[in-house]
Amino acid sequence: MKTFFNVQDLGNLQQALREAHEIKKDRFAFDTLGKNRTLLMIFFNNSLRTRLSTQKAAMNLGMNVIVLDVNAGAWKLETERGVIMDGDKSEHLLEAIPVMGSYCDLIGVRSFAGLTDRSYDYAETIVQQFVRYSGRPVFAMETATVHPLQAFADLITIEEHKTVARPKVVLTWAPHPKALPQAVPNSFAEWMNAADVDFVITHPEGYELDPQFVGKACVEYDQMKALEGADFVYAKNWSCPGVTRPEDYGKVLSKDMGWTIDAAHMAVTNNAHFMHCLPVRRGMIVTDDVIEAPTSLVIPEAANREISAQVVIKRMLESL
Ligand code: AN0
Ligand code: CP
Repeated sequence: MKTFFNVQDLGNLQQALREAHEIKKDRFAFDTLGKNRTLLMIFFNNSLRTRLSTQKAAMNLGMNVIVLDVNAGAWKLETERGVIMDGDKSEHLLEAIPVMGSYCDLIGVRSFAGLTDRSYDYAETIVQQFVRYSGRPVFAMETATVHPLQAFADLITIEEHKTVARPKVVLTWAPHPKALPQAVPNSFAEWMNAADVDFVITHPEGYELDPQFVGKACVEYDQMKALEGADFVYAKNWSCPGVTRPEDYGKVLSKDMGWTIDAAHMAVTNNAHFMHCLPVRRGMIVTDDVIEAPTSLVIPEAANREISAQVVIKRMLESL
């Protein structure tokens, strides 16, 4: 595997899930595969889970790991071509990328959305430059529009906890004080469409996700109706994707606290498991009692980030 951005990059999804299951049974079974190989993790934004779980996965495979926080100690990077660099940016990404590639065998990139220019974000301009100029396999650690390591971990978690062959999974928008990217809901939707689940998306009007990710999902604007009989409730905030009104791209259109997942919302479900990728704001996205309930899966899904990362890194090592 040379890139990991979308569910298709894994090939057969059932096979990938079996591989994840095997790795979870013995995560040190391939601890020499990465000997003398180096993973470079590049962060343009903050992270707790991705940073720790991806490093741990690489260490399980015997790799060396270098982490670069671009905003903490590196030169400020210019990302646009054709500009006169007379401002505060000392180095261009087009030199920095091949230099970084020369020190490693695999690259993980966290790049986040700017949330001002929809076409720039959805073209994945920054990570595509890594793919093109690094000469190394590149995987997403959350990019402008996708977070596949999270969605893969979420699917592993659903597989582990489902009690019916085809569970009902509901992705629900929930309020947040700041504008957040669509990467998590985009990838979650993409992966649920590829999985054997009954998938429903609910959000206020104006928050329609890009059709390429919505796929064949049922979109229901009445949140309570959407949640009825759900086996898994996956809450997440996202800013306006700009699908219906491009001028609203990246904006916070609603802070309606009626969408916060509380006991009354969970009461209409089939004793659903609560899920969220974390970090989560209590009182905004979800109430304390729901996230602390025994049915909450927020900790197991975060733990499965180590497993999803290990499948991806293992496959990339095998393709070197
Ligand atoms: C980020 C987001 O919504 O994309 C990271 C989630 C994994 N969340 C925040 O910035 C709070
Ligand atoms: N879920 C997730 O990716 O968390 P971090 O932003 O802390 O890495």
